[in-house]
Amino acid sequence: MNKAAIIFAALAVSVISCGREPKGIIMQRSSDGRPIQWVYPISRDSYKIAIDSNDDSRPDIIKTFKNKELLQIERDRNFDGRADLVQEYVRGALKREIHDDNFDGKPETIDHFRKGKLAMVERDPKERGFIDIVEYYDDSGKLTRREVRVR
Ligand SMILES: [Ca+2]
Ligand SMILES: [Ca+2]
Repeated sequence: MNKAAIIFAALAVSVISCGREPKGIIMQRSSDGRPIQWVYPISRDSYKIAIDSNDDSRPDIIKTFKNKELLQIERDRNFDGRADLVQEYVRGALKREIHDDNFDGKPETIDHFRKGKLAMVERDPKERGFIDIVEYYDDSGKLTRREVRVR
């Protein structure tokens, strides 16, 4: 699988899980008794926690854990039932963010982090599933190099 395919796969997983009528185990209810947090067992050592943050009874934040360690957060920031930001963690540290900032279901930016700081940005401004621009940042957040890929 090439990188672009992996990007779309990451969002596709989210489309399935965000916005669905939840069938997990209810963990928390609002003051009027509506469920706002669910847990979904995946396997013996992994599970997902779904959270409804805007009181429409549909999950919009989904956290994936393995061995009690946070691996991924999927967020539906415009509450349309589709995830538009996926954040990936390694040993508790944010490693990668996949952004669909115009909420059309296609990601256009991937941010890579090193020791919690932005280190590299991959951009697909035309949303064709290919990385066209790669930007590198130093520890102070300054852009040090910008590569435009011609295909
Ligand atoms: Ca969305
Ligand atoms: Ca998009």
